[in-house]
Amino acid sequence: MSHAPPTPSPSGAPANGAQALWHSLAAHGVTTVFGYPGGAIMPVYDALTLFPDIRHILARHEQGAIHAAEGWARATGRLGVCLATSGPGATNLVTGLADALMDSVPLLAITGNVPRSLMGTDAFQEADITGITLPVTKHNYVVQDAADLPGILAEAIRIARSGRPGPVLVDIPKDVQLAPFAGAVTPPHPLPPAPTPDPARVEAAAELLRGAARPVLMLGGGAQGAAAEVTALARAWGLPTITTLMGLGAFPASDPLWLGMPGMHGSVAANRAISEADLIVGLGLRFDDRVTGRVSGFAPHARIVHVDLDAAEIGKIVPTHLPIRGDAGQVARLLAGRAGAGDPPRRPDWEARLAEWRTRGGHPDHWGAAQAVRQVVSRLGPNDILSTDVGQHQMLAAQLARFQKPRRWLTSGGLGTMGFGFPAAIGAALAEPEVTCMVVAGDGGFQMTAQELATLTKYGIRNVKICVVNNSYLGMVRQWQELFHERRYSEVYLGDSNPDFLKLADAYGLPGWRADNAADLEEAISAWLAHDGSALLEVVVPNEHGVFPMVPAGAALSEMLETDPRSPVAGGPA
Ligand SMILES: Cc1ncc(C[n+]2csc(CCOP(=O)(O)OP(=O)(O)O)c2C)c(N)n1
Ligand SMILES: [Mg+2]
Repeated sequence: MSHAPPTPSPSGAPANGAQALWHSLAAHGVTTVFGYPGGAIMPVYDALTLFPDIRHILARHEQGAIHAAEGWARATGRLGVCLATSGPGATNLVTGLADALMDSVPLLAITGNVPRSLMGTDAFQEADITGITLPVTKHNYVVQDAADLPGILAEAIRIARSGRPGPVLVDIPKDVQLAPFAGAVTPPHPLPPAPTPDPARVEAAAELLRGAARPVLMLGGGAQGAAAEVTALARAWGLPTITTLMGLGAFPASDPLWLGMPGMHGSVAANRAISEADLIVGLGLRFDDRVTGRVSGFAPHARIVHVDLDAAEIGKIVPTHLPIRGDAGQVARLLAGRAGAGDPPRRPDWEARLAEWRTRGGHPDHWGAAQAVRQVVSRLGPNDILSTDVGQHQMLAAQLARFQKPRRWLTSGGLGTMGFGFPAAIGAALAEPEVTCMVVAGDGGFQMTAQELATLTKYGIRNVKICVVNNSYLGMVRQWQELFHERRYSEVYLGDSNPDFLKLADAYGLPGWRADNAADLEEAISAWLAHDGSALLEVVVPNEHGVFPMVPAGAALSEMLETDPRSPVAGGPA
């Protein structure tokens, strides 16, 4: 049986639910969607042929599609959109939804489902995707009536984008996609304004700042959209500033006030500063356990001012002296305005201690993963994007890259999703075709989504530069086994079975370079970056290197191991 081609109504208005979906997305400014078709979403894909202005990127796995949508959203701050069919297509989105929820990424996921008459019968490719994704979405819907579709989409997009952003899933049964549609598209809902910060609390925070001898500013992912304001705040009050893994780039790394990243693999300066501070002002962060270390030992001398849009985050982990519910940028502007005119206050004793801590920590002075990652990321320009996968290479990149601007650092922070880095870079590369999007991935994680090499080829994407740091191991797990399981290396060796990464790239039409020492790497990086198009660089490194500094799980930040106990270390900041 063949289907007639989709026909819009003579007025150009949507004729069925599927067409209403695309009309609505277009009306909301959606230009690019990432997806993968299947039986239960065929009417939507059929209707797509009527919308030449919407670009659909066919991934090779739904996880690739959703991480690409995340990369798009993380780099631009705009909504990412992905599509999948019912059952296995929809369940393949689950990891990406959880990832986006943890890292507050505005995302819309559209899934097809079996016709309503079959729902609940274990029909072919039926999955209760709203049930499955309830805990990993900000909200989700099953559309029961095509007439509701535009209103649901407008609401879903508002929820995804407003307040603390997050993923929203809209599940559309096949019969609803096919149902005649007679209504109109709902225009975008205005985003509700952020809650007005309580002026008395802002004044109280300014008072704490005036009295602080050892203040620290901590910025999280919520500050990515407020880089100018938080930078002005830090400079107005002369605040030593720490950016979490999610906050990297919200404050320029070149500023002498920057102390680096806190937490498990944070800098000595950041972790010591937190441990000795008498005041911490935290903006747009959630005091994740990887940031705090043992909570009872976190910032034992500090009063904590916590600014967040999400009231549920305030006081959730660390006792908060002064909670302020509000937008990071707005509160930063108000607080900066309360600093005295003229030069920021100086705190010579505190500055001297910070200066000493900055000289501590560091990486081995010989060839290894740290040196390799340093060589690679030091080639990034101020506007370039760096996307990482998860593991040792990720922490090294976070320690060693120097971001001057927000939204140039894409990493799976909260969920720690291996397989994230490469497809996220594809999404960013499509959003910003003029910008180099570098991926630093491990030999393990790259293989979780390496099939997306085909997506680069299919769409002629020229600005993704993939670096696989090949240590032949699931390095981060190996490091924990080494330190905490008496070197019982259990199921972490990949070296006997890794592919030839250059041949793998070649199979998809991408050129590749390989290096296994510093001098060759320098040349290989130049050729890899100079190549006019996407390309792969494999860096072969010895496997015995660990990532330090390190706060062992369960330890306080002040108990950090500053350097690898077994390796000589070069001086200089971590
Ligand atoms: C999907 C997923 N599975 C398992 C893990 C646990 N895990 C964290 S880091 C890591 C090792 C990563 O190895 P590789 O990609 O080679 O990076 P390396 O640490 O060697 O730099 C593993 C298995 C994870 N984070 N995500
Ligand atoms: Mg590895």
